[in-house]
Amino acid sequence: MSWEASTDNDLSTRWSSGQTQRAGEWLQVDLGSEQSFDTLFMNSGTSWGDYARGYEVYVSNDGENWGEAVFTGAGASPSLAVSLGAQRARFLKIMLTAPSDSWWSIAEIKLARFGEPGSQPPVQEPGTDKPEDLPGWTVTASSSADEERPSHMLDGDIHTRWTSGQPQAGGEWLEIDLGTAHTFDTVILDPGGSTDDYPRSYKVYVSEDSQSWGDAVASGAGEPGMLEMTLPPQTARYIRIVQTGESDKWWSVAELSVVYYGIGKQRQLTPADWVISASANSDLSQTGAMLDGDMFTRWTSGAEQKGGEWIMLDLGEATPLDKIVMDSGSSRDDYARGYEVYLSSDAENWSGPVASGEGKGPIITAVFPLQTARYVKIVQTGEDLHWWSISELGLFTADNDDHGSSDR
Ligand SMILES: [Ca+2]
Ligand SMILES: [Ca+2]
Repeated sequence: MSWEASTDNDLSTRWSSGQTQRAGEWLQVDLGSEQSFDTLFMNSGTSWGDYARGYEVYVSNDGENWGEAVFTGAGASPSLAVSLGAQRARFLKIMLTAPSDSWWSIAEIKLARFGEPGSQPPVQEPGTDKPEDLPGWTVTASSSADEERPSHMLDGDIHTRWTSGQPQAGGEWLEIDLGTAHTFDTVILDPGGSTDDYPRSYKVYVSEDSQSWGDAVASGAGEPGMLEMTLPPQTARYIRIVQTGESDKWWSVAELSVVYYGIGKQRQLTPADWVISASANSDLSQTGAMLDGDMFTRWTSGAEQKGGEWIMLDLGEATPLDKIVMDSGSSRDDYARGYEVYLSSDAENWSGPVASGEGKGPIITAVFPLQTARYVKIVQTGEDLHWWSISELGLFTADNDDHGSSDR
């Protein structure tokens, strides 16, 4: 299988074993030269069931000496993302270790390098953190009001907050000490119920020693509600967020997270001529509420979540994207209990889910390696007595513009 043919981004062409899966069957890829990578993606495309059931992954520099498997696992979906650890090699071999009644097909295979070699995995998952799990972080601030102290940003409780206790004048700061150096590309400030207490504008700095900070690695304007500040991937121990705007509101944060999504700095796509449809209440006057920029208008399924409900976007043209945010706004309990994201160039042939997971709160963030698609389908896969409602749907793409790092 040649590397070029397998990465043509066309999910309708595929390699197939042409026989039911047997242990010992293998697929080898020659990258042409030594490459650094840490993640393998295999996608069965429209041949849904033809994913590898049990498999091992080997790497080699000469195509002859393979050593021990760098990964052993079992596939459970048509879209497999495999963490290999930091590797540098020219050849890759995938070997089946289990039989199956299905063929083995791969529509697309990709390698990616997300982390710095030897870096840590995500330091903290948003929404899933428990105080006892926090790995020795501390946060300090330029000021606090009474009992609303900085540690409230890390206590896992959305109802406790830190606040600056004074109108925003510019120059207020938060400093996070992660204990040791970590790799991250997103800092999330959740104001909880204090939705107007967001930083009017901000700059983000990182440091190894909390002494030398260099230029800002990101800057931007705040927005009401939760603020995700995305950065080019950083490896550092200290993070400083400086509020640079002015407002008669205080600056308050109920929960703070530092996350490594592996997709770097992001830019939100503007819903120009997008058309959005849905499995229920599909009229554009209803679905359009997901894209109108108003947190107080929403689309809702109008029925208990049963699994199989969907919404579909037509972006009008092929568009690179790597992150989707579903925000249920004030319908806090109406989040999808489970979700899968599918992409297509023609609304007929769909990728296997590029992202899937469980919803755990009113804001669901789905990330995946950058892909180009015109159509996006999100399927609700859970069951719950609540309806499925979305106030705002955001699509994001990699932002390679370097503005924000030039000035301090
Ligand atoms: Ca809190
Ligand atoms: Ca809305």
